[in-house]
Amino acid sequence: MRAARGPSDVGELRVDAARLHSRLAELGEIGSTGDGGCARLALTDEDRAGRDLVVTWMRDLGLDVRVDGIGNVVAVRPGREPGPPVMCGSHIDTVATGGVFDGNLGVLAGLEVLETLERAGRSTRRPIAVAFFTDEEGSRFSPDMLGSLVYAGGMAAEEAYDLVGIDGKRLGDELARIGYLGTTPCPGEAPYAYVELHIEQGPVLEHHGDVIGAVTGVQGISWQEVTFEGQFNHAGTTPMSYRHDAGYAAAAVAVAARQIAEELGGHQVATVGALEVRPGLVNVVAGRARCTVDLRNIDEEVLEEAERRMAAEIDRLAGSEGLTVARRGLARFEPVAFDGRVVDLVEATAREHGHRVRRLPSGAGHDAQMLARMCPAGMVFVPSVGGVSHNPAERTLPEHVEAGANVLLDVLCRLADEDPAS
Ligand code: HGY
Ligand code: MN
Ligand code: MN
Repeated sequence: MRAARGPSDVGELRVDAARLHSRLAELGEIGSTGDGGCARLALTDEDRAGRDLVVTWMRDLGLDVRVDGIGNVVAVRPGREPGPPVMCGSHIDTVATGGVFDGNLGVLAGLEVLETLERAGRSTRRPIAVAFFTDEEGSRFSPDMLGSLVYAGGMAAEEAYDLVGIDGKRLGDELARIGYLGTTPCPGEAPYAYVELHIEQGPVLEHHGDVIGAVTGVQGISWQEVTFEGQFNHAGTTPMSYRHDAGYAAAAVAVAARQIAEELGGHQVATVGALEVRPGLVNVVAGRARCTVDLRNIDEEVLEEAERRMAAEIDRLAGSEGLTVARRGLARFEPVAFDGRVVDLVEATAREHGHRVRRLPSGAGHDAQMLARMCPAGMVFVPSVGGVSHNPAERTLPEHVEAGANVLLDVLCRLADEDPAS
């Protein structure tokens, strides 16, 4: 695939940054947590409201808006020629402590690119589409990147419908309830290429003074839920040697996660994000405890070693404390490398725009890793202030938002206009 400047050279064409910031703020008000962040867990009423707002903007722009069987929304601007679109996008569902940029930036910048082209009367050879995918976060319904996984054919929609959320709700029922059980078939049409603009959510770009990240790939991810069953007992009368304390074991898993990450070093990260003990009372030995374990690494072999060490520690804790243990896999995706020529195009375009650019892997999961199963895919990162994300304080400087959106504009148009692969 060669990146050529076609008849619709965007040249000096630039996005309307004020319009983009205004939409980021307006979407961020939906599910606002009052502290600068927003909470729109997948398929909740807040998610529906966010979806409705973005779909309205898409329809107002005259895009052909389609909703598929897992609630993914794809909006297409026609090209001069028919054929698979160059696709951009991301997600608009958030975590409970979400910021206003995670996912939303990629969707709204993609919409902004199409509005900029439309207002400039600029055509492209191929169609360009902007999409938002269902349940990218995976916080309510795991695995994460669920909608794009189904779009790419990695899971049947019918299987996804039966997933049960952390609140006991069935995914298919929630999708229908919010009115986004669409009719466009899954898997979706393979795009010509896919490029996602996203905040880095980490400290690397800011630390090095870079403005654009040419993302090389996404690290592997392993999520599981661990439930220990012990014996409820009296906190005062039960000698330590008599206890079967599930709460102690779950807390020890959190300590073990940190130790395993420190022992393996490098890119290894480990998180116990959820930890619940029952009955959760000061004077009762916890007879039941549930925790989640999130392990990630860009190296699949090291990630598997981390999984082995965690499994061994869980078994040891259950044995020594006299507990039963149940494990449930929540997500498992191997590391993904993005298409080298898309990475090159992002890097070259950023340089042409005069920005310091760095190649780096993504620590977070993204829809792009699923689209990479069906077409050449890549990502454009912009810096996160303080490297903070999944936090109401999540922030990207306005000039970096604008820089990322303009690089996205140029990359999308070059892909949309390049000569057919020879
Ligand atoms: O967990 C993740 O990497 C992403 O936020 N879904
Ligand atoms: Mn995201
Ligand atoms: Mn996220």
